[in-house]
Amino acid sequence: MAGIDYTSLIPNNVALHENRRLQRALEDWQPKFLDWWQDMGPTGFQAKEIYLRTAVSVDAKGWAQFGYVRMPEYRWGIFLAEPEAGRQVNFGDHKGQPAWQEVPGEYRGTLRRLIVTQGDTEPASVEQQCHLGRTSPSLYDLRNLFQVNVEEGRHLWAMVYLLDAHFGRDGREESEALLQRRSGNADKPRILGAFNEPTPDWLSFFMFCFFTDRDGKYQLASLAESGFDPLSQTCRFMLTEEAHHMFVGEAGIMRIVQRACELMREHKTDDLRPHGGIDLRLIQKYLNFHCSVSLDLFGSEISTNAANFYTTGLKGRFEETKKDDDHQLKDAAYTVAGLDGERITVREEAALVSLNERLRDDYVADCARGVARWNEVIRKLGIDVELTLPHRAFHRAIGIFSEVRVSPDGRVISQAEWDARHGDWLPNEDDKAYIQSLMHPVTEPGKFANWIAPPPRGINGQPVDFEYVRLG
Ligand code: BYC
Repeated sequence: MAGIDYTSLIPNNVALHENRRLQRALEDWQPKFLDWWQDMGPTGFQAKEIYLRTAVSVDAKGWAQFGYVRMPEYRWGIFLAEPEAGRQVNFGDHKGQPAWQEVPGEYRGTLRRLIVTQGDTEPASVEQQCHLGRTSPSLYDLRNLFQVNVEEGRHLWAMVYLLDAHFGRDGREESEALLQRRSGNADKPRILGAFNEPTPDWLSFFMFCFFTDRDGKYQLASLAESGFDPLSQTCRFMLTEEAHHMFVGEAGIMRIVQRACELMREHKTDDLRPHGGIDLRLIQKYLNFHCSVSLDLFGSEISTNAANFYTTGLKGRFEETKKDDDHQLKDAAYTVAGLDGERITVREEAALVSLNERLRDDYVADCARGVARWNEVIRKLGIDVELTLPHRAFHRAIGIFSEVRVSPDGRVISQAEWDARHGDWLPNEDDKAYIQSLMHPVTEPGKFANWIAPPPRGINGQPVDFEYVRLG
């Protein structure tokens, strides 16, 4: 099971050749995917050779192989984690029943919607990032961008497999629609808010990988608990790829922070614009933006959808099986942030309808650990500044806090104060123009743009000055 069949048109470890109907559906979709990739994938680099990793098996040891690949020739395919013998539905009303290998008829619509929502984010992120190759700060970063992009493409394949294999004609229609919507397009937007925001520069890209891909980690981990076993197996393998995306984000911001501190020390100022750096205040503004739009991705604090996903066994909690409770939560309570007039409060709510907020809590704690690692770099370089996560009520468009204006430190404020100050908290036009002014490609192996430090080591044991992309 672990080995991947690379001899067939669509690489897979699901014995695709044994299911001719599914094979035909996917072979019909494949050229449409490739057309989409050519139109909406990385602009200007389709013919270049990139040093990429490709999955060769899905077991823990050595699933990746590294080598030069042109992106349209990347072997996208269907990879599921190893099945768990005797797996059960581990939560909700069906707890203790054998995990489903087929979609339970009564949950078909709900499950399809969850899979489509997940699938929609994957091509959306490729679309958001398609212009970044032109301004990469180094070949090393350029390669990482493309690695992320091809893996998001593969994550789309993962969801299309589930739709085509388990949802008949509706599934095939949804698979087509995943290639029709466009990030940021007013007429046919992507489903979730953050995936319609532009990613115009590399600071935004690294923030996106840190904050938005981390939502991916928490959502995929919750779907990996699903009683629908094919979804669980798919998401478990996707999570192994997701880890690299978050590494790209965390390490990228860390290197920008490091460079900011170095320039501050060298020039004895925290205004780095005359020196071509990105100062910590500006990094904080981008952090505030990307954190807040990613917090929206968890949905409303109180959600009957979330309760239904759980009760029906379709979407669990983060690390569901490690939790020590009844895994049904009918009588349980959970503390949820809320609003009492002008005051932000906390109150006890039924645990089932609070599951979005609970997942958001897990996510915020994880984000805070990453921010602490950035602060450690700042501290070690002797600078007395700390980056912080904005309050969860800040700049929200989904949920209870979308009704009020809140400062990053969690004060409910008037519209007038918001209008006067939001440019201090979020990137303003001047900030965006400055960041754009820094975006020039650096394409000599081993060289890095002035605003970012080199990484401590290269990819797969290669040196930092390795030719990660052959621009030839
Ligand atoms: N934008 O009951 P509520 C990733 C809608 S990222 C727009 O609070 P629910 C990746 C909602 O659909 C992970 N609309 O929400 C990262 C609902 O609509 P209806 C992606 C939104 O359903 C980087 C209504 O508002 N995966 O993988 O409990 C690169 C009421 O909502 C938003 C998933 O999200 C929004 N932000 O939860 C590449 C997992 N939020 O029913 C990839 C699958 C809510 O009134 N999705 N709405 O028409 C889910 O689990 C759920 O759909 C959500 C929303 C958690 C997103």
